[in-house]
Amino acid sequence: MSGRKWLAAACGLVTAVAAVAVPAHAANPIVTNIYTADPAPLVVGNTMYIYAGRDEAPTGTSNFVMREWHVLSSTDAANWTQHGAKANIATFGWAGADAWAGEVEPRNGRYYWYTSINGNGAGWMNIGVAVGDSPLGPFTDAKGGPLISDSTANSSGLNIDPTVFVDDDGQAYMYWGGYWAPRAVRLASNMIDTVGSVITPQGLTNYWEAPWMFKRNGVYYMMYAANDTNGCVTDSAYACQRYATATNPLGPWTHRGIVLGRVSSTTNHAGAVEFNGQWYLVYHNANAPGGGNFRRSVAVDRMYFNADGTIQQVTQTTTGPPANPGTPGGGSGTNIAPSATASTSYVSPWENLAAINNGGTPAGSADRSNLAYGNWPQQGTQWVEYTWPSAKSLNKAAAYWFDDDQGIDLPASCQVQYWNGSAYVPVPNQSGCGVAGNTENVTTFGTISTTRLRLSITSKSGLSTGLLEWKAFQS
Ligand code: FUB
Repeated sequence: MSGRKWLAAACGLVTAVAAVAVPAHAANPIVTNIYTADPAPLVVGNTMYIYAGRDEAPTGTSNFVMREWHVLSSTDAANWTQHGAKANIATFGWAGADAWAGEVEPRNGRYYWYTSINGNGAGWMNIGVAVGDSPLGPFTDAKGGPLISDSTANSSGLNIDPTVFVDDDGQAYMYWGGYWAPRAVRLASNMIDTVGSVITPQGLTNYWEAPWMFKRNGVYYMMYAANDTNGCVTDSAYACQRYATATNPLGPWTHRGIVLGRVSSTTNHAGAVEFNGQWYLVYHNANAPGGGNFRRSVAVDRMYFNADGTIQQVTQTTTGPPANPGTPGGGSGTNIAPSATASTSYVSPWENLAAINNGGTPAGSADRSNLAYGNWPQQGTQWVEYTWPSAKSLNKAAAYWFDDDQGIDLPASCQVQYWNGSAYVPVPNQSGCGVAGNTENVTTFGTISTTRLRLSITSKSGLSTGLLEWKAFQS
């Protein structure tokens, strides 16, 4: 199924593609002017990004020609903008070929791009890691050498397809591996070193390659490509996406079923993400004009969970999902923050708490034209809160962070909480609390009824935090 070493000689010249944003159409595949593969979705604020490889194999060849990783983005999961190549083989000075599957994981305001890449050392594929300060980079090699290589003890038979997950307690994990050999390891908080030994996860039935890890309602999920003929595919040259769940991030895993059946390309590589209250499966196929097993294209479709947490098999469409812009900028729901009384653990005397619910529309994180809330010189965890005189039904919040490039910076992390009558607790099923600058960071959650909604904000070390606007949406 996978390409071979022939590529090393073919990749002498690698040039970055101009970073011009090109709007793409709303249909599957989502991009047809180039071939794209191995998609990894990431939601930051009100934007879904897809990080994907580029297939450049000429028609009729039967090996991968992959030299670049591209970025696409959308604010409605239907209409996509191409941002061009944001990393390529030359990003890693120690590597020489095969820009295979990658995934971006954010941490502390930085974006770590884990990639499959052919190093120039012994063996074949390695895991590299690049880093950037925004979802669009620029990205540079974060380590100067492979994070995982064929010389790593107990590494996979093919060191490809990293998926990285940071748990609520801050511990990061990386899974990867091909040739029926999944592997897992803890990552250090710097995101570029491994901690402890590489383990062989148990229970990923019929695993072949392409793991994708996420957490929902306290349950860990692992999707992966399988190529067995026991209900997955009838021809083992193809693959499906199976999934397993666990109560511990390192397993053991319990196989649960198939998320995505056979696609039109032999390889089957997918990622799942929640965006504006809807889950999406991002995958690839061979459906673009002139497409094939080595000329693949990224597609997006909706994914649904059953009440017991199992996943329904995804229906592949040619139309793609309907536009889902979420509440900010469209859709239903009303921002009722302006009707609330705001309070906070601390506001600097020269800043203004009224900023957060005065209905301002910031032009950027440094725009204080509609006032700014800041808590300098406090560090660590602070909070802001809305109180209404009667209970409100809420299911979404959106934070626009203040960053004065001095003592106030984007937070390290945040959490949306509510008063449940006796304590402040995290809102249920929150989609993640974004800390990106220059954008509205939307958090969706299961509907709650409360008189008090709180945003708990944890600063980066040595810095304070602030907000320009914090919206709370009635369901
Ligand atoms: O695109 C190259 C390889 O094909 C990926 O690393 C695998 O997951 C498969 O999609």
